[in-house]
Amino acid sequence: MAPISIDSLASEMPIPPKHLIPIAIDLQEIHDRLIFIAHVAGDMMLKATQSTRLSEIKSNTSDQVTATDRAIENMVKAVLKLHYPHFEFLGEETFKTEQKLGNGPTFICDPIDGTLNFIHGFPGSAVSLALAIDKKAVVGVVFNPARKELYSAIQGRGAYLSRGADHVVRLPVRDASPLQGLSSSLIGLEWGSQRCGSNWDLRTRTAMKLMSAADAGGQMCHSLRSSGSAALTCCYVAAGFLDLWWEGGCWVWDVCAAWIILEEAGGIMASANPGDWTPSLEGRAYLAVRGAPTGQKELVEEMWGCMDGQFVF
Ligand code: LIP
Repeated sequence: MAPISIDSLASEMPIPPKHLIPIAIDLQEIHDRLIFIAHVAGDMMLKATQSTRLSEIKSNTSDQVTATDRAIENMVKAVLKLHYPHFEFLGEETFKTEQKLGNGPTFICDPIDGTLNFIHGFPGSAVSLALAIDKKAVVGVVFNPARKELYSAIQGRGAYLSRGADHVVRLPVRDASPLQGLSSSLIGLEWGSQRCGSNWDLRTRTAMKLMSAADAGGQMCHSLRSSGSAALTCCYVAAGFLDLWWEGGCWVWDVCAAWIILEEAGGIMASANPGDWTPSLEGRAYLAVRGAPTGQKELVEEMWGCMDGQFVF
């Protein structure tokens, strides 16, 4: 019998797609490492000098990136590649237009979500780090260093807000009271950088309808809140500080970490576009509703009913 050639065997061996390779993924270890990395990123944000805050314009003047954004993403990518060389990486500042989220384990990074807040020194910026498997978030960490608030979650193990080692609370921070509809809701809404066109018109029309009095054809919601960071706004819904967040136009890196934090806090994520109960991470249209014993689906449907169009990307 001819000796077996390892080389020829290796060349004939059907190599399964990377995500089928049986690797024991320790989500707790990844969670703990992402928290460590988030604190390093937070230090970089707090220590940023005027020069590293200098920004460059991306798609327009309200869409900017700083040297600190880039430095943080480079640090995150390098550290994660060292520990998890076979995992994919998708980051806001290294994203390529044709890049798509695969089914394999993928780290998703927004180095500074709320870059405009960072540039202006407004204390509402966060590093957002997540692990996605089969295009679903399974670990999420969102850290706002200016307020020392760290939101985190592991799939199936709850979501938490830490304001320092000795102050960790399970989410939602506030009791998950029944939802009473739009007219009783405090709503998170971001303005994005796309300030003209059909998506902008839909966003502004809907915002006015949510805020206007009933006799003016509006929903008379309690009010709108815009943090300037989709990740933080979604975490505020998870915490129970907001009742819902409606956004069309942000990206997978803005929302991935906060999505698992929301779900582990009892919240649900529908699409910002009417009729879609199962949005994708890359869908760019999100409607997050806080945990509640009753009223979640009704609030989604009432929000959808308030729209006279769809976001289109
Ligand atoms: C921001 C989003 C926010 C949106 C801003 C900006 P960035 O992300 O989190 O929701 O309104 O325009 O896109 O660019 O600061 O990472």
